[in-house]
Amino acid sequence: MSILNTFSLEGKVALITGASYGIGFSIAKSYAEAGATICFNDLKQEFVDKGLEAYKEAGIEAHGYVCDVTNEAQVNEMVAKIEAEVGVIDVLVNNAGIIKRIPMVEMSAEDFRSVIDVDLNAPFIVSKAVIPSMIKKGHGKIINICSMMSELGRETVSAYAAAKGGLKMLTKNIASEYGEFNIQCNGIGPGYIETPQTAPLRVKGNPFNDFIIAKTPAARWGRTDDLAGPAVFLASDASDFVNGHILYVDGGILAYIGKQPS
Ligand code: NAP
Ligand code: GCO
Repeated sequence: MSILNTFSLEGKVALITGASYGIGFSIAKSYAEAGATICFNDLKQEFVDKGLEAYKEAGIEAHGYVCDVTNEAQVNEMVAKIEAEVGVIDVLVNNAGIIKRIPMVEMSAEDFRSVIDVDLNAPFIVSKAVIPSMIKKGHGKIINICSMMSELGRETVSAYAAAKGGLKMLTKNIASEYGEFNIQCNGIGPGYIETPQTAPLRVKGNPFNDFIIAKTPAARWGRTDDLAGPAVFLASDASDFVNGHILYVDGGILAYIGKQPS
């Protein structure tokens, strides 16, 4: 097989959670371009419908499902539907996620739990739902969308950092427990990416915007399409011996102390 063919996703079924827009949508588009059949979910039918429209505009016939990834019954029902209607899931991207930016001592336990539920419990639930069929099929790829906050903390994101730190270790544990079944589980750790989730940080005049530029050697915010190549690599045969790895796609943030004040 030529080296380029090892990056192909032809014939693969991919489920990207929370992929009506944002990072998930961009990863799904790249998978479709590499040949995969795209399945995605969102919380509400209206968002699923908007997502289906957006995929159609991109020339992609996607399969959309209403599913709250924190609800195990809904997840199991969605996976069963996909297996019946589309096929066994070869590639799972645990992308759905939320963040609440609240100083820790002001954050309610309920808010903390809700972030852990979506960003950590849900990847456990969805991975658990797809692994048995991957074992039967003899291969599988699970990609967890981690974060800079899998490695670093900052003010107001205690729940998110705890979840994303846990997601890094869940990634390593799935890799350890299911590697012998030819299932590879890796993470992608995006830097600061231009999506609705970070829109509040990028408003004009917000000092955080300049802060991130100074912390990023690439001296820019990331774009969702910066994640496409790494995501295709981790979903493809080209990464069959890469397991338990978190691939940081951050423009160099984690390597950099930050631009010296002029
Ligand atoms: P986003 O624009 O806020 O999109 C998040 C998606 O997840 C939305 O489609 C949302 O659906 C869906 N979602 C949330 N809770 C859900 C649930 N319980 N069940 C099903 N779907 C749910 O976020 P993003 O910036 O694209 O981020 C995607 C992932 O990348 C997240 O895990 C995030 O933590 C991670 N990440 C983002 C950045 C960044 O800079 N943007 C950097 C590193 C990591 P609704 O529209 O219905 O709410
Ligand atoms: C924040 C941002 C970050 C990004 C991302 C960085 O408030 O610090 O939302 O957490 O979303 O996770 O990798």
